Amino acid sequence: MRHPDLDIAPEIAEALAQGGAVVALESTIIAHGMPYPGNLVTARALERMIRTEGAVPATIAVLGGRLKVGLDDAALEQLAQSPDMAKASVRDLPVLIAQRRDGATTVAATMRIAAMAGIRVFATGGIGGVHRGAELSGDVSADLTELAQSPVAVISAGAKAILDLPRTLEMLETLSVPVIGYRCDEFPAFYSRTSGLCIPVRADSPEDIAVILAAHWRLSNEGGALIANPIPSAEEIPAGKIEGHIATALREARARGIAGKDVTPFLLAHIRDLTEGESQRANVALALNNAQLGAKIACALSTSIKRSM
Ligand code: PSU
Ligand code: MN
Repeated sequence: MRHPDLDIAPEIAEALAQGGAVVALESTIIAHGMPYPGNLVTARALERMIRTEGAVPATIAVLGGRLKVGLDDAALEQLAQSPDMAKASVRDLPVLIAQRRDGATTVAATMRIAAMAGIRVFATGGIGGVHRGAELSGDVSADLTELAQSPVAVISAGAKAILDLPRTLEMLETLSVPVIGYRCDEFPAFYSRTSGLCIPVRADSPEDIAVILAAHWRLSNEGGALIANPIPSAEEIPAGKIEGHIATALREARARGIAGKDVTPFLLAHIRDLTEGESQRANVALALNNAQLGAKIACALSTSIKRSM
C-alpha cells in the first residue's frame, strides 16, 4: 500500500515494481551545498550520469508538504533558485508535511524517504558526521543515526573534511554501520583521497559491494551501509592544501556564532570563497563519481534481485 504522504514519479514506481535499478539523490546539496546556477547544472548532470549507467535517478525533496521521489525540471529549478528553501532533516519532515511547506532533504531525510519508497541505493557528495569540537557542542549529524536505521546504501566520498573524521568512523562502528572502501583502504576525506584512517573492508567491484549489501539485509532489514568512494585523482585537493582553509572557515564560524543546521552550509560556502571555487569543482566531481558508482551498484543489486524473483 502506498504511503499517504509519498509521491513516487511513475517511471520510478515502474522501475521499482520490476526490481530495476534506482538511485536516490538528495536535494540539500542543490539548495544549500552550491550556489545557483551551478547547483542546477550539477543536479541535472547527476541524473544524467545515473541514466547513462542504466539506472533511474530519483531526486528527493519535500514540496508543498508532499514527500517527492523523482522531480521534474521545474521542481529542480525551484529547489536550485529558492533563497529561503528549508534544510530538512528527518525531524523536520512532520512539520513540513503538516504545514504543507517545501524543504531540501539532507542525507538523513533522503535516506528515510528512499527507504519508504523501497529504494536501496543513494548517491551523495559527503555525509554529515561528528563535528570538530563535538565534545563541547554535541554537534553530531542525524545522517549517522539514520545510517543505523534505514536500509539504504549511501555512496559518499568519505565524510566531509570539515568534520572530526576519527570520531565519525568510531560512531559508525558503534552504530553497527558497515563501511566499505571502494578500491581503497583508507577513509577518503571528501576533497582528498586519503585521511590516514584505515577502513577494514575493501571491495573492488560494484558486484562485490552488492553481495555484501544483500547479505547485510538478509541479516536484518534495518540499517544502511556507507560506501566510501574517493574523489578522482585529477580533481583531488591535497589535504595539506585544504586543511588551512578549513581551519580558517571553522574560526570564522565560531567568531560569528554560527550553530546548528547552519554550520555545514556556512563552512562549505566559506571554503568555496577561500579556494576561489576549487572546492566547488571538487564537490561536483566527487558527486558525479558517486552517482556513477551508485548506478553500478544499483544495477548489480537489481540483477541479483531479478535472479531470485
Ligand atoms: N555533502 C555535500 N554538500 C552538502 C551536504 C553534504 O557535498 O551540502 C549536506 C548533506 O545534505 C548532509 C548535510 O546531509 O550537508 C549535513 O548537514 P548537518 O551536518 O547539519 O547534519
Ligand atoms: Mn548538526
